[in-house]
Amino acid sequence: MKLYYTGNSPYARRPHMAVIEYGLTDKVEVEDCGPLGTDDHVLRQYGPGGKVPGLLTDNGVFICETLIILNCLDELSGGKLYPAAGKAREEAMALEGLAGLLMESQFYRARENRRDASEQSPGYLESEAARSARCYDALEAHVAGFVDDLNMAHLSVVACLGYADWRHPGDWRDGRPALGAWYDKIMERPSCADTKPVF
Ligand SMILES: N[C@@H](CCC(=O)N[C@@H](CS)C(=O)NCC(=O)O)C(=O)O
Repeated sequence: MKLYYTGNSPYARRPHMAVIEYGLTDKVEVEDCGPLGTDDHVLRQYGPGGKVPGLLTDNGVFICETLIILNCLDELSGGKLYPAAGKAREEAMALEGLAGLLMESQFYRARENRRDASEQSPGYLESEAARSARCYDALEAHVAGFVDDLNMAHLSVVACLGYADWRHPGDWRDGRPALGAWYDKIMERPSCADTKPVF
């Protein structure tokens, strides 16, 4: 299989981390296909989206969307990405969902921030900043319960916090010491350190 990513994409970082963390490097080749956005970009031959991440299977099927790709990688790994069942699985899914909505909020706020000032909506920026802050608060409240057993949802949280440090500096650390300590520790893992955004 081949995973298409770009260096600083927080979405693509999630399956990229999974490939490293769960020992899939012999089964999934990773290719940095940045920069994106041109009509002749390599991804455009596979579908209408032109977004990363994208997964090209050994059968030549192209799969887009982060959560679908993580699902494929979970299957490929024999179920290593998430706890198999029960409350542990439900909690992992809840955290993966929280990370997903936080990333969406951060990503669209960053896009809005990059628009010309005359086109920006202060109300939109404010409401997404507030949504992200609620997510950071929820993570701070729950981080003590993050089990020692790492799962993919923890890596998705890392991708959110790393993206915030790039696009929304100062967004999350103040007043959230437990989350900061957890992040600094998990960032020692090769899957996290080797995929950190460069800015
Ligand atoms: N819903 C998608 C979002 C992916 C996404 O927005 N990727 C961005 C990079 S972070 C992208 O490829 N943007 C290119 C573009 O907008 O043309 C997912 O979950 O994978």
